[in-house]
Amino acid sequence: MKGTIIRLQGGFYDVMTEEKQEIRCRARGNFRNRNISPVVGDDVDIQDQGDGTGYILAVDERSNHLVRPPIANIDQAFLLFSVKEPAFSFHLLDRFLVLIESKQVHPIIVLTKMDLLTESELETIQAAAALYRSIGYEVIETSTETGSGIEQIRGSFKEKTSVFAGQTGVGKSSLLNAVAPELELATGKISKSLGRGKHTTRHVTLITLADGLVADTPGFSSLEFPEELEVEEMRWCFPEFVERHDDCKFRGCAHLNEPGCAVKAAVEAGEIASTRYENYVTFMAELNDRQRRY
Ligand SMILES: Nc1nc2c(ncn2[C@@H]2O[C@H](COP(=O)(O)OP(=O)(O)OP(=O)(O)O)[C@@H](O)[C@H]2O)c(=O)[nH]1
Ligand SMILES: [Mg+2]
Ligand SMILES: [Zn+2]
Repeated sequence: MKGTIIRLQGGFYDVMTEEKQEIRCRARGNFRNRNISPVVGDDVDIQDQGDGTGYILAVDERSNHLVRPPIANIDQAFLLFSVKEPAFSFHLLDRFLVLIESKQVHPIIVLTKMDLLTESELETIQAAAALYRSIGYEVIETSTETGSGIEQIRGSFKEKTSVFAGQTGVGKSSLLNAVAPELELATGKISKSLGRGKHTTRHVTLITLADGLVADTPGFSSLEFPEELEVEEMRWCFPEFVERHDDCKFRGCAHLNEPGCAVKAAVEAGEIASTRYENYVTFMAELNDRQRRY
């Protein structure tokens, strides 16, 4: 019998079968020995014991696999950033985009808690949104208080497997509750002293919603680049750089110190945002540094 892992809990894998039945499975010993750790989103073959339990016999090849949050076979990632509490950060946004771009997953940027902005802060945030839209990213502005953006989110789930990802406390579970109040997902309070959340969601869970599947995930407090991300890959994770790469004088241009660099020229001309370029330089230094240490 075929199914998809929708939850990992207490050593069990909850599998949703093609007939929409939930079966609590254990992994078969022989397959554990082969060093495959099934994750949420994995398509699996199971043996149904007929009493609501079963065994995972095999894991299908994955189309993709994120380590953080741990999930496989996703079509798109909603990257949530609160505009306040926790504060908005270009650095974190660019870092997260690189992570997702490097896995060839389609990102959608979601700005949350728009209701918390004063008028002048709103201008700053809308300029940031416009910047990312100009690069080609979809940006959805949301608030669970005013209901803005909720319909757009709901409309994006159809026939796709999506993941909600972002720092703890940005409002992932709250936004899913706004799309479907019957979910009643637990949501947390933002600690006033730390200005961030406290890991309210503990497990990755795939939920059937609006004709699609969407995963609520635990938030992270820091974001490391995956070990397998190579220095040479970074330049392909910035779409507006990729667009200009052919115009650089050198074929293997890293857009750092090379003469005749079209990316640097575009930064100087104000066609590429300096925040984007500065983050690129910082990320390159970080990866180079890491490579030197190994
Ligand atoms: N003002 C305002 N507060 C919001 C909004 N969305 C979420 N919050 C608040 O933000 C806090 C954290 O929300 P959660 O939904 O628990 O955040 P989360 O991203 O799921 O956090 P983790 O599960 O820890 O990763 C809660 O107190 C929510 O009420 C919003 O649009 N506006
Ligand atoms: Mg949550
Ligand atoms: Zn260049």
